[in-house]
Amino acid sequence: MSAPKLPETLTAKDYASDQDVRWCPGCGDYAILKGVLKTLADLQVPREKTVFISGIGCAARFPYYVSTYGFHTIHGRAPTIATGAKLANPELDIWVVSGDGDALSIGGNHMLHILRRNPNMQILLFNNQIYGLTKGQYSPTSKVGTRSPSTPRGSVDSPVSAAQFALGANARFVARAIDTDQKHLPETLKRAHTHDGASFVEIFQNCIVYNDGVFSAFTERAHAADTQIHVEHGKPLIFGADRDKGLRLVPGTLDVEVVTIGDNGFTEKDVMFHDETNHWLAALLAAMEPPNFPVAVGVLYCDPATPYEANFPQNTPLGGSVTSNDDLNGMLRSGHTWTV
Ligand SMILES: Cc1ncc(C[n+]2csc(CCOP(=O)(O)OP(=O)(O)O)c2C)c(N)n1
Ligand code: SF4
Repeated sequence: MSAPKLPETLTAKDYASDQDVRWCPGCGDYAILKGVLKTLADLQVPREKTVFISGIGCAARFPYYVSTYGFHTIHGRAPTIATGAKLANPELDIWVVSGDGDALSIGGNHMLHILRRNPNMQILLFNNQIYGLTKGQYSPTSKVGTRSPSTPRGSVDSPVSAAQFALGANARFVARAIDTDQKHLPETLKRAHTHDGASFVEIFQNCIVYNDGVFSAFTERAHAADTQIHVEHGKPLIFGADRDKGLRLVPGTLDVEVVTIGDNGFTEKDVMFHDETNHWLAALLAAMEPPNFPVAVGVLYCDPATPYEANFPQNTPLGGSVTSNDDLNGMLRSGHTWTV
């Protein structure tokens, strides 16, 4: 039996699998799936060279729903499997999908190392500030005071910021997007795909069942323009429904403040420009939170470096001499050995 012939130009539908999607009705993961399928179609990625690799959690069901290769691995280990897959076959276009618990708790160590190693792939972190699949325990990104089955009196742990973590791990591409923003999400994913190296994208995702509205302070349409800032390289850091608010560096400090253009003598000239290659600025943007600041979305940081797989053979102790024909057993027993 021959495989059905595909049209020359693939649509988002062609990238969707035939599996029933088993997320709760209204889950933000549906919107992310839609955004990713559109991105794949916009990019016309070859399905046979594309792999989605996930750990465990609701987000981790993603590979079932995409008509590419996929690997639903073990909790927190998607970065590890993805790194191995990339080294084994650098031709693969790899997308890692992970929840905040998966990526930053049980897989925190693995996420740290994939980011600093910088293999060329897209790493999507669906942040819903909760463990969805295990019925709503608090996660490493949950706000202090989050009431959950594991913190019935409210959590006391200081949350980790995904974007700040990625910057601290020396990621060379750090971006943010919002599940329901179907214009901005594919744009950001396309930028991530273009980047040669590990692209880390934090996607704010609503878990309608266990953490509904946790991001509504800046995602609600009615006040989004005043509570989000879409950062673009080379453009002034201006936001607001009337485009009259801007970010200014407080003179003599490393602090930013929100100013209103036209008030207190502030003009557009006082507003900073976004430079996505500036690590300091990216850190400042990543740290901004409501109510005093807008939440920064878009590409916070992009400063490419040679991807891991390009350097890898030279960096091994074997000096790049390994081929698939080498005898692993012989290698393990060669050189300096000792008996315990
Ligand atoms: C080794 C191991 N520890 C714990 C679990 C239980 N577990 C399954 S999913 C999950 C958390 C998922 O939360 P998150 O990564 O935030 O993803 P979400 O479900 O919210 O998309 C946990 C703790 C497991 N499956 N394996
Ligand atoms: S529990 Fe939350 S994250 Fe999981 S499918 Fe349901 S709404 Fe989505």
